[in-house]
Amino acid sequence: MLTRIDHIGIACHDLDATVGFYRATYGFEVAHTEVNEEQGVREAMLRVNGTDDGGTTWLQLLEPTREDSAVGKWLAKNGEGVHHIAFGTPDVDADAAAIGAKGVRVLYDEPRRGSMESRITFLHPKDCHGVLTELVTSAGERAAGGAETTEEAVQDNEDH
Ligand code: CMX
Ligand code: CO
Repeated sequence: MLTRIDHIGIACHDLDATVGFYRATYGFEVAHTEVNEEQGVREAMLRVNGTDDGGTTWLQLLEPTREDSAVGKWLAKNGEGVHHIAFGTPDVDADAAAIGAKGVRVLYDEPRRGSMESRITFLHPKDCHGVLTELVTSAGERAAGGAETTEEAVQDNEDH
């Protein structure tokens, strides 16, 4: 089941300025940036603690790439702030199925690709007392064999 807070997702208008705030104020450094077009975000991952074996806790700073994305819509309505919380699990597929069976709406039929080749899904905020909740299995955990692998991950394993 869920083993940690993997990350807090924070919506912002200007990713570079927000990264600058977290660096200058707290000393957090950017470990990774990427654009995820499917999710409609440009994002920066700032490590808070842990290592890449799957035990890491991150801040995920999110700037929308389009207004009609989840983060774009949320920003227009609420302004900047905490957008979601993500719980880490060695097996997102199993946990999503188990939580869905309790009547909580799981937003994707199959988990999708998240930051840093993680595997993610979301629970509807209206079923979680107002909190958009993400479930995530990190690439490190996937490599350890916890979750169902995608074709690319199988390919990666064969390459190494
Ligand atoms: N937290 C809490 N409530 C939220 C919310 C959030 N982040 N986003 C939307 N809501 C609420 C809205 O306030 C609204 O409530 P009311 O009806 O009471 O006003 C309700 O949910 C519906 O919201 P909406 O603005 O009409 O937006 P949609 O229904 O189109 O989308 C959701 C909501 C959760 C389905 C959509 O945001 C989604 O699919 N999210 C998952 C994907 C995502 O967030 N990707 C970005 C992050 C990527 C990553 O972490 O890697
Ligand atoms: Co997230």
